[in-house]
Amino acid sequence: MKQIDVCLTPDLLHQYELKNKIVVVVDILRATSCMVSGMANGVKEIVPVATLEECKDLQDLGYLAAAERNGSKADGFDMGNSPFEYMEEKVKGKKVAVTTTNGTLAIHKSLAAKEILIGAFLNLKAVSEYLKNKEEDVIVLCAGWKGKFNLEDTLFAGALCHHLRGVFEFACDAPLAAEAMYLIAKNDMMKYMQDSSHAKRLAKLNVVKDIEFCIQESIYDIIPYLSGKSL
Ligand code: 3SL
Repeated sequence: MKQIDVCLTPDLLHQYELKNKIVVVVDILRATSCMVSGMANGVKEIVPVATLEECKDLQDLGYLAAAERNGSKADGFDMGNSPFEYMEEKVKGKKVAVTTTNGTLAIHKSLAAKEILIGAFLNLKAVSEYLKNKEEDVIVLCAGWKGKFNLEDTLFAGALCHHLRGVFEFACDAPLAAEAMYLIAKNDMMKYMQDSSHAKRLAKLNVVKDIEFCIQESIYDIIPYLSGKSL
């Protein structure tokens, strides 16, 4: 049976073999939720880059440039990292270059994989249906926060594992633990999430509405994937 595994932070990724695997990168708050929202709302292309400098270079080439560090928009860029910005009229049909503290870095750390998919609660069903029909083993990579574990990405990993139970074998205890957390949290995700460190960080920045948006399940049926350098 094919296997699904969960890497709880990018700092543990050296323990995983990515070759021939599908990696689902997740950064619920908020990078991958933004990417899914943007692509579902008419953004033409998204180029995830690891550094502010690379993002600036693409801005100079005419891309809209989205840059976040520590939760806030970085100076000199066109956008920050709110899913609502990715739904504005000014991004429709546009190419967007994006760098974020953890999410875009996690994508770059996954480049050895056979396929890189962008996962979020917003496209949970689409991702799980897609994976059911694939033959490859899957790793869910939680972007975490600066190398540390976080709650929201693990909850998504657990939700995906739960949807794929019976179709994939759980490769170790991380999928089991993530699934157990999701089953505890799923009936009141907001209540469960509000004690998490990043939810508190975002609440201080007055973006609670972003959290409420990002925990909605399966409102979009698209799956952004990396092709060359862009989604
Ligand atoms: O770390 C990241 O990649 C961001 O998604 C963090 S934030 O939600 O924009 O603060």
